[in-house]
Amino acid sequence: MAKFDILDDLKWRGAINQQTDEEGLRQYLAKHDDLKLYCGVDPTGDSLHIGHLIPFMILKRFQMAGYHPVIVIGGGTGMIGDPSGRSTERVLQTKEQMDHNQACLTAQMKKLFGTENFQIVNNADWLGKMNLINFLRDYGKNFQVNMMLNKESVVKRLKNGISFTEFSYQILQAIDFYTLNKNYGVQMQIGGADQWGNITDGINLIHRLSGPDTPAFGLTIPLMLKSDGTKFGKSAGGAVWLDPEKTSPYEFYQFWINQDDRDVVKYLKYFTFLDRAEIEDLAQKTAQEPWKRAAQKKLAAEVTKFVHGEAGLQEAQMITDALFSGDIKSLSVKQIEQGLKNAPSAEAADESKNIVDFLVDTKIESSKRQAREDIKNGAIYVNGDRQRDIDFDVDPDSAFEGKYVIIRKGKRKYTLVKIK
Ligand code: 383
Repeated sequence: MAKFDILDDLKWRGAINQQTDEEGLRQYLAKHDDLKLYCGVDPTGDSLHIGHLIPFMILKRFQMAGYHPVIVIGGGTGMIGDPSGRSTERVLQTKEQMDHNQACLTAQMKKLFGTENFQIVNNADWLGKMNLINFLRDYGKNFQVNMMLNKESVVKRLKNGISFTEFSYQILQAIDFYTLNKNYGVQMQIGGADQWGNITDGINLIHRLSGPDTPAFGLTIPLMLKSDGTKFGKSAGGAVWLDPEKTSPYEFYQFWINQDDRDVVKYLKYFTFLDRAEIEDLAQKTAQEPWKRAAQKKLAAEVTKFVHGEAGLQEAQMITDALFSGDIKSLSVKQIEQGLKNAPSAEAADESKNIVDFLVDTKIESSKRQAREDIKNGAIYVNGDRQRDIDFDVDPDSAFEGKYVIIRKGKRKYTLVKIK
């Protein structure tokens, strides 16, 4: 039986930017069904963000197709800092920071990849043990400084300066690929477009040290662009993280559901495991009945489920539905905090207060006259209940553990009033 053609699938998804040897890789895959491939990440932060998700989801696609993904956590390279894609020198991280970040990233990876047919390695295991003389003799001789100076990551920095430390990074990543090829049987490295130079360095090193016919392939993924020209992966609250403490499942879900019609099909291809028929069907729905937002809903559900599990998705959807319908009484304090994290907020004292005064004190209404008018018109909801009585007293202790009073004005303008 013909194996699922992973390269055709990646092409169709628009997920390939450059390949070092497209034909060679095709031929290799035709003869071998046990390709091992890797992608690295440096522990520069304590969580992955959705910019990391694309290459790691591609590793996952290979895993699902029966190949063997390896993830390198850069305990060694992270001590140095990759200049790729950056215009300024990095501040060195402490060993403690790195250890902490490494533990966090490892836990996240295990959640995404499970434990079977998947391996995490740390390049500090070999880079950390290398001695300087050996480094310069065994590896340094294979790198020409004039070539290293031509690397995009270095060229960009020549004017403002680049330390010898960061300048050397490319050699370290090349040593990784060589080591993984020789000792772990890894034939391929993938990464974002910013990693092209580091990946090709590794292949050159393998070919010099292990022979020019040694199978070694590289593939990069295009930079993610948005149709409106803004940077991909940012929401109102900054970067979109995979760590639920930094970006709650609800916020994460909202990020995806709010994507533009012009981008949504591209994201379905990149960020979901839906097959071609399902995505083409959603593309058609987006073209024919965009107001239903079927593609966005599916995109948000799929990515949230992948990252936060079924329970995370259900919680995100429950909060979304409650805020949309106004039926917020079923939400817990924690869910309220997730759902209204980016909503306007105010503070009030822990005492019962007339609703008109309450709305003016919290600046939800600009005047008592306006407050009375809105209340009479039925535009004001206190903790999910419409209040038409201007003599009503708002009692902070009546809901949400006495921590919050939630005012809704009109259809969906929520204000979270914190009780002092
Ligand atoms: C370290 C050792 C290796 C191979 C790779 C590395 C890390 C690499 C790097 N990657 C980025 C990172 O760590 O800096 N030098 O944040 C990002 N990646 C992936 C992808 C991406 C890249 O983790 O384009 C986005 O996520 O390659 O910027 O042996």
